[in-house]
Amino acid sequence: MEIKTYRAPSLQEALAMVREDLGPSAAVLHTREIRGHRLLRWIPGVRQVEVAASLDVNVPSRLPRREQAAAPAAPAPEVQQRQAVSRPQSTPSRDLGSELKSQLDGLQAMLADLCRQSQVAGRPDVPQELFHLFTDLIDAELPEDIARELVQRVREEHAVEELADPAAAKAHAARLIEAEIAVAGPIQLTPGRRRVVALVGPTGVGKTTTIAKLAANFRLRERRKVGLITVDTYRIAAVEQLRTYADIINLPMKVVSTPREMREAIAQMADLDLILMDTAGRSPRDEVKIHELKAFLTEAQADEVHLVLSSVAGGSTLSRTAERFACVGTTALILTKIDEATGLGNLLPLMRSSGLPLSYLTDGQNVPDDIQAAHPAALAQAMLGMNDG
Ligand SMILES: Nc1nc2c(ncn2[C@@H]2O[C@H](COP(=O)(O)OP(=O)(O)OP(=O)(O)O)[C@@H](O)[C@H]2O)c(=O)[nH]1
Ligand SMILES: [Mg+2]
Repeated sequence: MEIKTYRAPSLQEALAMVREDLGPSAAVLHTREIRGHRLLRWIPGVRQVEVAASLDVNVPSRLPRREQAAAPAAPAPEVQQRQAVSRPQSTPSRDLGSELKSQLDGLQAMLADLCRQSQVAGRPDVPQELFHLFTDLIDAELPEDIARELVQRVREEHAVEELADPAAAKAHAARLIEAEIAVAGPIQLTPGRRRVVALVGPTGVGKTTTIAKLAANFRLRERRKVGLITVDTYRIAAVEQLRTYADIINLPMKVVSTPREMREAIAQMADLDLILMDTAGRSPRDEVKIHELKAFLTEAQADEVHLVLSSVAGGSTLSRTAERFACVGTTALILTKIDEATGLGNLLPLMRSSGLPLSYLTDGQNVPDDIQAAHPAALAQAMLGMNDG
């Protein structure tokens, strides 16, 4: 069996090398991250991902014994290293035979390691027939562990003859993802019952713009009585930004700077259908400000608290941020800047860890058009790039 290893700064790039060299039907035997010295890890290029792949997945069920492999007559498995690895020059005094033997031993150990890590001989991590799917999931920026899990589930749940059809396998993966996406549905207004909806989140994610989109749609398209409250008193520009939208859409707006003012503002807007509340962006690390925010929301007796997150952020940042904001009583998630994201796979771990249902997605700066209620099938397909063609 010929095993080749490829190294690149990211898994995407390493898989692209596999695709280019072995074609689309390679099997991924094993992937691992190679980290440099811990003091050097922050230097770009020091961290690398290694992928071992093969076109022939008939891994022998038992490894040849070391001494057999070391004997000149036994054909050693060819392990090619794409990236040049510099080796120390052998000294003339060193015996050539023992040098060769130690190199063969090294190669043998590497092969044993690869096979062990692919868990079961003959059963690669990512089978040939699903290599396409695995690379698509990685290209979509799904974390590697989730991509592997989905590939395994597709493999187990799919009829063998259908696995060969890349489109069918991808559609199956999209259905698995879709089943994991919980949605809250758009904000529901009941006649005679005012609803208070607050938007919270980190700085610059698009809270104020999203409030403007929601306000314009409810006011101009659905003809509802809408009011705005902002607790962003830290920056004059932020208040002015919301006031500009309030003036254009012709909405009442209140600026509050204490919980008491919040109570008064809510009371003055008692006859409206919907109060949309804008808040200052908070760093997820600033616990004091997040607790201050909680005091305002408690005073407002918000019916819904939508956490606004930018889909451009990395998966682990998104999950950690959702965790930090949970204490203010978040009830739903709004994902913004879908138009700017290079891949949407980072959203799946967020949805798994936060447990929050999605309410809206926004995909541009245009008020009021670039917003839509979240739809699981459409999002799952967008994640896998199935709407691009
Ligand atoms: N591409 C894109 N840009 C967006 C989207 N939503 C908002 N923006 C832009 O993101 C920038 C920040 O938007 P804001 O609405 O001011 O963000 P914010 O969360 O209120 O910011 P702070 O109040 O400073 O915390 C603006 O330039 C918006 O036009 C979106 O869906 N796509
Ligand atoms: Mg704002």
